[in-house]
Amino acid sequence: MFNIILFGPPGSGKGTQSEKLISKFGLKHLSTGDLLRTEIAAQTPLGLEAKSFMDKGQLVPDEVVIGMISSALDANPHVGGFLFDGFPRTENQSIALDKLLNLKQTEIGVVLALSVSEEELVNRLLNRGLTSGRTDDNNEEVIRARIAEYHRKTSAVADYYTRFNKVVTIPGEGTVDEIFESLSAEIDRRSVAA
Ligand code: B4P
Repeated sequence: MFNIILFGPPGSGKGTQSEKLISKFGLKHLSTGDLLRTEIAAQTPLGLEAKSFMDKGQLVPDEVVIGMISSALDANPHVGGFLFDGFPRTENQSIALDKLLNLKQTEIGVVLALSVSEEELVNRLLNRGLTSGRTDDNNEEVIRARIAEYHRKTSAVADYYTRFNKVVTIPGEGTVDEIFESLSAEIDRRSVAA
């Protein structure tokens, strides 16, 4: 099993690149953002709680997302590997993920960190907000709050995995195909070495 974390600030291209990577490498895609939006659309109690945080650009509480990921791992026992997109987003989530994977006698193979400037992030998300219908994309104040939350809580995830020598930074500006080539080359290198 070769498991990957696709890491980066909101708007860095995680969702976009995940779609391409899962079909090339046959991975199971686990996006906490998508899982949360499914709960919101179904108006479940979990979704209603999550929405109140997401609409303000804040992270949803750790126990909620860790529980969702734990269920998703259990529901997919026979996959070749997982691509985690938007998870983990705090150091606590990273520790919890390592424990869950340990129980399955596997681990994270590589953390691919997309690097994009703040102005480009804001432009991309405002652009997406024109068509996505996402309430967290159509307001610049909320977008900047999401980026601030990333610096405050989520950049610690890269520090955590750097201790285990697992982080590779990939430039996230350029065409979608160029970035996909860089990510794919790194996965090929790391999965052969694993
Ligand atoms: P997510 O759904 O994870 O969304 P995101 O970070 O905004 O987007 P992503 O990074 O995937 O988007 P992409 O760049 O692909 O999170 C939403 C919210 O859910 C969070 O704010 C939080 O509240 C909550 N949440 C999720 N996971 C959580 C967790 N683990 N813990 C706590 N809370 C959690 O796309 C952006 C745009 O850029 C698109 O329009 C795309 O077309 C464009 N784009 C992509 N690549 C491009 C390129 N190379 N050039 C130009 N444009 C590009």
